[in-house]
Amino acid sequence: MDFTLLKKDAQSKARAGELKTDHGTIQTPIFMPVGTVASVKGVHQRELVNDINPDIILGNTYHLYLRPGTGILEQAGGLHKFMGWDRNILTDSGGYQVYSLSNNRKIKEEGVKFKSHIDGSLHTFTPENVMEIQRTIGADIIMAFDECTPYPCDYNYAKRSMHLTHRWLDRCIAHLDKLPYKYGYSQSFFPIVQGSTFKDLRKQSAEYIASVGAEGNAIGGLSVGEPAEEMYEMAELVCDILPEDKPRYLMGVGTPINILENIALGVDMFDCVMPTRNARNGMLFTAHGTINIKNKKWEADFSPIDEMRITFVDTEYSKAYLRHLFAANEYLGKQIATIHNLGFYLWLVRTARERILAGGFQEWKTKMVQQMDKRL
Ligand code: PRF
Repeated sequence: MDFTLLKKDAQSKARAGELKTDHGTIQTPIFMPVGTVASVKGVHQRELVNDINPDIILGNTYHLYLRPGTGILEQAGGLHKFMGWDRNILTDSGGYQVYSLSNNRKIKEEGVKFKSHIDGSLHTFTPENVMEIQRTIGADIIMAFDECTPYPCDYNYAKRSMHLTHRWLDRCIAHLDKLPYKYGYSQSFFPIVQGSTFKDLRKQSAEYIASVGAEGNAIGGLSVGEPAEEMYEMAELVCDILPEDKPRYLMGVGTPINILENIALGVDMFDCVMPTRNARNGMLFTAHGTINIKNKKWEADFSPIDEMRITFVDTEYSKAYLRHLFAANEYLGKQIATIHNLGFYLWLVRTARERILAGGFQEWKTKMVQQMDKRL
């Protein structure tokens, strides 16, 4: 993997770059649509390419391990082939899903014992087997096995947990060294900074993560319920420590406003279920604020879904039609809303990139943040 920093913004810490892997070039800043179970929910791969056009999507180790399982993925020749996606994929390690989805998990030095949310069966994730699973899934970027601390979290728990994440990181790296690539292309490994909302822990964790010299670095444990200002403070502190010449990935963030604010602090990569999940609940993101399309006020509004006309659904269909689809609980409503939201998120990061490259990012960001902070 090869990361080139093309431009640093003069008024903020925003950066524009280019990340090259064996599955193509990722232009940063980037938003990665979430495709948890080998599917970006409601969006066909062809629509994803033609209408949304992301350079990379995200998959989840936790889900793919439980179903279809590594046996099937290996027989398929890896996740790209299995799902018919030849662009980049990043897999999260399960270090978050195991805490948020599985009931009855037990964290020990060795790893995490958990119960499947699908059938209640018992499993163990260790730094070692999670590296093996991610080799078999075959994503271009794979993540360290970490513990995402809950919020709020007391200092001593956060500290112990951070050290556990660091020891697990050492084990991930030692084991990966012994595991060759499976499908003829390379994989890059990103470690994850933790430390909850404690400045000294975040600093210590960022320094430790930077010291392992990985090809890219991630920031975890944020956007878990803390106030946005605390998230920004932690992201800035960590970005200032992580190496400048490597991509920085803020995991599970966030709203369009969160994304612009964190780009301004030096983050290059994002993922979040928000555009897809909220779309399925009838919430649309636009440059002028959010829309609840189920609201009666749209019943006879025949204007386009979004005057900005970023994706074809915005021009093809009216708000009244989309509202009707939600009222009738039609699948198509969720599909249209998902294409709209992902199209908007990708437009947002692409425009941020253009503004960083051409100048004027900070001014545009301030205007956008104000504009988007509304309910229409
Ligand atoms: N760790 C991992 N995945 C994550 C997170 C984390 O802390 C978060 C936190 N927002 C989202 N996804 N492995």
